[in-house]
Amino acid sequence: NHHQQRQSGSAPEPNPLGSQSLSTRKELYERDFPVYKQPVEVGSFSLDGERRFFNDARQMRYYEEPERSPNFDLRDGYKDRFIKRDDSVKEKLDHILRWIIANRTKCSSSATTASSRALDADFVTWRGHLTKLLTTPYETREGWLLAATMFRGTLYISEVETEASRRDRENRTARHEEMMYWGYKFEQYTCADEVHSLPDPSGVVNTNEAFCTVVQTRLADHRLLFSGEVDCRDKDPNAPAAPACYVELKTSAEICTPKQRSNFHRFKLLKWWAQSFLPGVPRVIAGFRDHEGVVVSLETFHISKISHLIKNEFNCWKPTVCMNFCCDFLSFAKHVVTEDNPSVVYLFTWEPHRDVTYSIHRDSPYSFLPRWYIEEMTS
Ligand code: 0WD
Ligand code: CA
Repeated sequence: NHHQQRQSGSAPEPNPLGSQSLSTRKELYERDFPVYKQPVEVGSFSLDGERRFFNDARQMRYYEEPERSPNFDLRDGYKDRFIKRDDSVKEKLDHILRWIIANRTKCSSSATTASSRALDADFVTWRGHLTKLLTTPYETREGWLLAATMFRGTLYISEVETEASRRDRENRTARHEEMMYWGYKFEQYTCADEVHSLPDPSGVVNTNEAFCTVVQTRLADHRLLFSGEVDCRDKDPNAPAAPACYVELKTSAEICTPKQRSNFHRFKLLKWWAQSFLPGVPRVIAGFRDHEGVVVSLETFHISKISHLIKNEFNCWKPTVCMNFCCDFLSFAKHVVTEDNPSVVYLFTWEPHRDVTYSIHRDSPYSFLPRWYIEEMTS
């Protein structure tokens, strides 16, 4: 179990302070596993079918184990029972910021309002942005842009869509568009709205709806506050407290050959592990589907067992490399971001096979902390 209190290694810093860039070479991050405190859920929120924010768990769903071997048709309801979120709308950190305002007492530092630090966290971000950091040393295809702003002592990190990812989004094939629906349809087959009700596959799939957990944890000396979308929870009332009762649902192509198994271990399990390890979600339930979008089998992956599962894979990814790189990126960001000013953005840029670099932008379109948040937190 990697959620432990262990001392970090004493290997030399791969990127001495003062450096203008950060290497992503995996060899540099093969040190002892850093301290990663067990994440604690400090709250949750919901987004409804129209993407409206609610400071409660109304969108929480309950996992229902299928009675027999599944035969879920993931194409059912596409497109006549599908309401798709508009993914050209960039919400940045807005929902998290709304949650912070609604729960200020839960996240204020003990040193009252006189302190220049408004929050009890060094970093505020989405879990998905941290997942991208964790997988960076192994990523060979997609780069990223992360905007960072320091406001009252806390670093806010929000993703900026890259040109390449915008092009991909605008040029998706019809097949790809449909396959993006399959994951949500799988959730509908396996999740119930109420603890004593059953899933209703005859309903509409609306991807505006979301239930998000907000967790607090610490990676080495970085205190983190982040939110992530959670698919559902164990319906057993005796299940452990959140986030340990949460279940992540995934779909994946059926594995038929050793090559497919190896790719699944090397690439997909890395993403699944990183995403769920961060908020302390203990298991992923995968629906394996054929090319026609029919789920033919289910398999549970325990996050704490994934690193053992992959050990037989040649040249495979290592959790310690992921966590040490993330940790060093956060140190690098703390070192670079010096001006406490919501209208200044430090834009961190990474492309595969390159180092992480940054540029500074004052009063630019990259600024992402909304005026309503700044005003609320200054008063
Ligand atoms: O505006 C943006 N650039 C982003 C907004 C980028 C990433 C996330 N978000 C927001 C949205 O408000 C969303 O509700 O984040 C929420 C999800 O955050 P997360 O948990 O940090 O994201 P991630 O771990 O990447 O994805 C979790 C799930 C995905 O499930 P799968 O099983 O496919 O990993 O959230 C969904 C998706 O179902 N999802 C999104 N939902 C709305 N907007 C987005 C997105 N941009 N990305 C993934
Ligand atoms: Ca999912």
